[in-house]
Amino acid sequence: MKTLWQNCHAATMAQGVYSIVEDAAIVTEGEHIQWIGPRAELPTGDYPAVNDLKGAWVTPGLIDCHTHTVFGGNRSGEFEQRLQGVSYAEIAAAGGGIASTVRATRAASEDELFASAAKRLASLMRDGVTTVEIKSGYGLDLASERKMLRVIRRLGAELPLSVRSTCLAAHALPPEYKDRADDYIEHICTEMLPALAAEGLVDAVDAFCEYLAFSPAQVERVFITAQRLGLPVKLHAEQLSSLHGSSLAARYQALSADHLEFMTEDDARAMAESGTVAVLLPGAFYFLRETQLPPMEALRKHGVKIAVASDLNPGTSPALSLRLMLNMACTCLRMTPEEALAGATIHAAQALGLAQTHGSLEAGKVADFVAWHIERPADLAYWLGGELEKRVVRHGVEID
Ligand code: DI6
Ligand code: FE
Repeated sequence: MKTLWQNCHAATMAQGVYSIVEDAAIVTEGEHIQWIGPRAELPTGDYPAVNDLKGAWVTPGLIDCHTHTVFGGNRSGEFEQRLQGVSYAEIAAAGGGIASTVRATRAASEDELFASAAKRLASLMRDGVTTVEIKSGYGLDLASERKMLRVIRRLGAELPLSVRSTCLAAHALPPEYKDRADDYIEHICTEMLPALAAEGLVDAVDAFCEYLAFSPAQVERVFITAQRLGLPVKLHAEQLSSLHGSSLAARYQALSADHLEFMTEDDARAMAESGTVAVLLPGAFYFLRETQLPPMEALRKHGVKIAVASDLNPGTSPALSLRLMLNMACTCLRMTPEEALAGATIHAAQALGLAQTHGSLEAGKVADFVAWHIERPADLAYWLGGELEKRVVRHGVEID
C-alpha cells in the first residue's frame, strides 16, 4: 500500500550531498521510499493513506555510527578524579579506565546489560536516531565478548531501531594477558573472531590503535583476520597520538577511521583514496578537554567524507544526545550545520557500509525519516539537547 507524506520540506542528502526540496512530497510503499520530490511533480495516482506533516522539515533518520552503548557500571568517579587533574592515561595506568568497565561488564548478566543499554538507546531515539552502531570491547574474553554481542543483537531485534554490531575485542589488554599483548592479539585472531563471526554476531571489526592500547602492527594482524573472515574493518585512530592508524585503516579499505585529532594530511589523502569515512567524535573531544582539533581543512581539501557520532561510552563520552554532538561538531570542531547533518545521516550510513540503503531520502531507500517541527535544518545543530517536537517513521511506519 502506498502512503503519501506531504506538506513538508525535505533535506534529502541525495547523492551524498546536502540538498533541499521545498514543499516536498514523499511516497512510501512498504518499508521503502517509492518517490520523493517537489509536491508539484507528484505522480498522479491513488494514495489510500495521506499524512499531513504540517510544514515540518523532513530529514533522513539520524544514524549514530560509533557507540559503546552496552556496558556495566559507570565512571562518574573517574570524571571527578579527572576534574582534580588526573589524566585519562594516568587513570588507565592505575587499573581504572576501560579496565574498570571490563570488570563491571564481565560481572553483569545479559539481562542487566540489555536493560541499561535499552535506556540509553531510548535517549538516542528521542533525538530521531533510527540506526545505531554498537561495539563490544568491554568483555575482552570470548564468553564476555559473546555476551555483549548477543545483547547488541537482541537490542536490534527488540527495539524499533536498526543496530549494527562491531567486535572491538582489541580495545584494551585484559588483565589475564598483562604484558602479553601479542598473545592476546593471537587469541583474538585464532579463537575469538572466528568463533564470534561464525555465530553471526559480527557486522564489522574495530580496534583501538594507540600507545596505551595496540600498535599498528598488532592492529594489522586483526585486520588480516577480519579480511579472511569477510568482515569490513574500522579503527579508533589518532585519538591521543599520531601512529598513522588511519593510513593503515585506509590500506585495508576500512569503512571508517574514528577520532582522528592527531591525524596528518598524508593520512587524510590515504583515507580519501580508499573512501574511508572520517568519524569525528566531539563528545570525547569535549569530555577529555582535548585541545588538538582534527584537521578539518585537510579532510575537506582531500574530499574525505566526514561523519559525526556520539561515541557513547562510560569513560570518555557519556553522551546521550546525537543532536548535542551535532552542536559540538559545529562549536568545538568548526563544522557547519550542513556538514554536521550530513555527518549524522548519509556519511554515517557510509561509515557502516549502509549507504546503498540508508542515510538519504531517495527512491528505493529504506523509509527511515524524521519530520521535525523546526524552522530550518540548522535548528538540529542549534538547540543544546532538550527534546524537539517531531514524528519518526521507520521502515515506512510511524513510531514514537
Ligand atoms: N576510545 C574512546 O574514546 C573509548 N574507547 C576508545 O577506544 C573510551 C572507552 C572508555 O574509556 O571506556
Ligand atoms: Fe569509541
